[in-house]
Amino acid sequence: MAKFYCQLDYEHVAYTSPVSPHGNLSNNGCGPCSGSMVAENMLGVDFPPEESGKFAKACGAREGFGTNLYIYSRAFARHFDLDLTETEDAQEALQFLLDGKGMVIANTQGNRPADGYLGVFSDSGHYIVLAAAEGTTVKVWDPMYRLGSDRFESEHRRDKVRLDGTDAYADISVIAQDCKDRPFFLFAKKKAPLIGVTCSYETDAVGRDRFYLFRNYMQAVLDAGGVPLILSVDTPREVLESTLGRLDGLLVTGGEDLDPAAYGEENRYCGSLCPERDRVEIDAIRICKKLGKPVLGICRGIQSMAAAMGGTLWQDLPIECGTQDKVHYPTHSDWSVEQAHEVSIAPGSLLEKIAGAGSYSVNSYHHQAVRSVPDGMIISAQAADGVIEAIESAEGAMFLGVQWHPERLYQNDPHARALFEALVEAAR
Ligand SMILES: [Mn+2]
Repeated sequence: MAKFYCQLDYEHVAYTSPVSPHGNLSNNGCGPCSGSMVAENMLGVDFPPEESGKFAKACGAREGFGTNLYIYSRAFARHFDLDLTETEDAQEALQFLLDGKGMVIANTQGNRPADGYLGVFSDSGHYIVLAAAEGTTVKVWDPMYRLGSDRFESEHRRDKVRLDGTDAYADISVIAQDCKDRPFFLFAKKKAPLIGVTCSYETDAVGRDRFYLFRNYMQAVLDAGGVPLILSVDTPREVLESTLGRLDGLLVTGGEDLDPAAYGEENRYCGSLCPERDRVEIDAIRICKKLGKPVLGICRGIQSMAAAMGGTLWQDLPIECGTQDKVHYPTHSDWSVEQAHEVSIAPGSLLEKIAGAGSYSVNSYHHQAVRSVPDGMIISAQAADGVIEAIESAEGAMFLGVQWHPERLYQNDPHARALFEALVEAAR
């Protein structure tokens, strides 16, 4: 049962403006009442007309004899995290409702002596809610309608509106005429972006196949407002592109060493490998790059991104380039939160924009690293010993890899949290 508000029930609630010092929600409150109905029915939140009226005044929307919905609706959309579209096209509003995207506040114009039109939902300016549609029939909540009243009884209204309780049904052509040259405010719920998350595959000691992934990768995406979905290592190549096309972004996670075949080298110093994962991950990265979907790579993820785009890796930092093993690959057990070493963020980089300038401490748990940066990508962070700690695409959608583990820091570290928020925001 819909939550319906009749503004006539709110004569006792003041809603004054400079030109209407005696205004109350009963005579001036169609805007706030419409907002209440959208918020409560679409979002399930408590937002009664008293509160909506205060909100309208606070955001500066109380104007003249009513409410400036251009101001109110923008503040309302920000407040409830909604997407707002303004249009004067009734067909666009109808299609929005048919697609189930959300609800609409319409501005009816009422009687127009110039063309002899008699308003159906008002005699003068008035806001109504378009709650849903089927075919060309729109379900309307009119704040001036009191259940059982004769509001739609007059000759020119009677056959244009069908009532069912407080729901009024009218054809879109009636709405279009009533709202001629007036705005429709389309409110859509922002959908949480779907983020594909890569995982590993192994056969355990007794021969059972399983996928695995540290839980905090999933949690970090969820906490940033995304919906993480594990991308199966078995995703067939022929459906990978369409699968990624349905996702909004990709998180390439940490894991075992990449098979050096991926960057055209012999295996010299690698640990355990997972060639099945290499294949799907590298394909997924290339497809996301092609589709312009945002990608965030972590640890092995930055290495997969480098290999996918034509770069190479150090197979073992201490052996091949003499770095301090303990700096990048600490021996103590609590590597996850240890601030192992500093990274210097490249000025002007996307990483700088996302996570902040200068240098700061990160955790570290890797014995490999990016050696040569692919064409079209730049170094966005380095450790003091020169090890590449982050790379990013020089242009296009977010395509950023970091060598450290923000998924184990983000709850207490704003630099780390910003990476997941940037991925989810880019995915929107
Ligand atoms: Mn490191």
